[in-house]
Amino acid sequence: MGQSVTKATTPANVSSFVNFPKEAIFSLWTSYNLLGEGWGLSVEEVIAIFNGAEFVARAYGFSDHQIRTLFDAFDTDRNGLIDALELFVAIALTSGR
Ligand SMILES: [Ca+2]
Repeated sequence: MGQSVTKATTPANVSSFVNFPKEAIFSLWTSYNLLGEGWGLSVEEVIAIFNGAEFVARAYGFSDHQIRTLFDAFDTDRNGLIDALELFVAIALTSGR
C-alpha cells in the first residue's frame, strides 16, 4: 500500500562496474589496502587501485577513461576526491555473484 517495488537501474556509463563476482571485490579491497593512502581517493589513486587489482585488471581490463567516468559519478561535489569506503561499499552492494 503506497509502496512500489522496482528494479534499480544503473546509468549506462557506469553499468560495467556492477555485478562483480566476489573475487573482484576482494581484489579491489586488497589493491586499495596496498595502494590507498587514506579514505579520500583522487582519480589517479582510483585508476591505480583498479589497475592493481589483479583479478579485475585481468577479467575486465577497464580503461582509464572508464574508471574516470566511475570516479566522476561518485565525485558529486567535484572536489577531486571520493570516499574509498563509499566507493567499495557501493560496488559490493551492486554486485553479489
Ligand atoms: Ca568529492
